[in-house]
Amino acid sequence: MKITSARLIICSPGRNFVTLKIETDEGLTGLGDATLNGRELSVASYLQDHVLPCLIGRDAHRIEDIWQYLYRGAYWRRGPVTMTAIAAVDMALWDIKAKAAGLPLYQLLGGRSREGVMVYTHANGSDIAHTVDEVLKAKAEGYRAIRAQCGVPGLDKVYGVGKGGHYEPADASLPSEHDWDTAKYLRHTPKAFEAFREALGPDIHLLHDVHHRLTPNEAAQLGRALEPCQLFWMEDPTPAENQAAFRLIREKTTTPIAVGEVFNSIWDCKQLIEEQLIDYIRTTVLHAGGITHLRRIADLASLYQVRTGCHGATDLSPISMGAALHFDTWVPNFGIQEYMHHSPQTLDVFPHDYHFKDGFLHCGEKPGHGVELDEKLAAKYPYQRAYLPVNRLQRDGAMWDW
Ligand code: KDG
Ligand code: MG
Repeated sequence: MKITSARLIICSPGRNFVTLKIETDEGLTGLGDATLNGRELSVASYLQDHVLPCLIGRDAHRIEDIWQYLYRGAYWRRGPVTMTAIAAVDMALWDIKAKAAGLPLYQLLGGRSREGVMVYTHANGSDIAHTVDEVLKAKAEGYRAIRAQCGVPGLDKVYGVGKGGHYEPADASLPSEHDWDTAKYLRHTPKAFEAFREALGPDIHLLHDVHHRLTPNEAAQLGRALEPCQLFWMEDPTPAENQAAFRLIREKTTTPIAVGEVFNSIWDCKQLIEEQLIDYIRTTVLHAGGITHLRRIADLASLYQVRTGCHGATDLSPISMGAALHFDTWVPNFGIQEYMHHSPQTLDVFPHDYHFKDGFLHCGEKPGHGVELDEKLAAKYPYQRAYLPVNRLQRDGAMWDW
């Protein structure tokens, strides 16, 4: 089955998405997500100018060979732009192969390991009382796992808080600026989680995202302070370029740790996994080289009792969500899947087969990954430049970590 065309559709139904459509001489088509938040056009150019011309005429069934050709053959390996571009090709080819087989994608990976995919949603409040309301709302909607983020007294703007459950992370045409003060955050967060746990009772999982804002020692302090609240995980406690830094956190707290939404290859998490410095790996089908590479990361993780917890924010298109849900339905060492709701416009542009029920997402049984693109509707939403905010220290305005 020969690839006859490969083209990009860039649209902004509530936020920007880059989609790759691959067509074949047998009439089968496949879709891949190529969205890299705030850097969308870089991936589009990498694909358009350097990758897509090399695909024409290749056998669409040779997924592994095409993956190796784009990774090993390119000389310049890894990095978010490269690996997102490879992921888009990989996702589209798995979609085609599964359609050719007439099977939902999870069947090609090895079949169903579970009846549904446990997901966590977001609850974000401006203060403790508001966040308690949001957490209880999520529980009432049927979620078994909830990520809580709460405003910090004395900090005006903190990423992702005060906006209820549903918000768009890339919120401006130039990066907006947020404040940070570690001491205020460390004083407030344990009190907030005590209130959330008290309101929820013991049976609902609670998660928290630190967004890389702490040093390893500060992260250890937070992890210890949160131990009585029994978190499912503490996410991205410190920047992870230096994987050995996680030893300092691990030695001092039993709060489980999740890392990896910004990772793009197995090399970013090799030491974290092999030394069992984390409990959950958050790499995705999108930013870490597609299903082909994510499967290698998950297999390595399974040797060390590390489970998956794929990133699933709104800047990953419904195509990534569909592909991730097929992966989650199969992967033996599954932990949890993030589920941040897309806007209604996005959901209209990407008709999909997955659905939510009682705290679980179900990938559906249509052949392929089960997500389509309404190109006519997409054309009504042209690209609009948008950025994630940046973060500065309140004390002196110095740039701080994401
Ligand atoms: O592109 C960045 C967002 O996806 C990220 O800020 C969301 O941290 C995030 C999360 O855990 O979903
Ligand atoms: Mg995160």
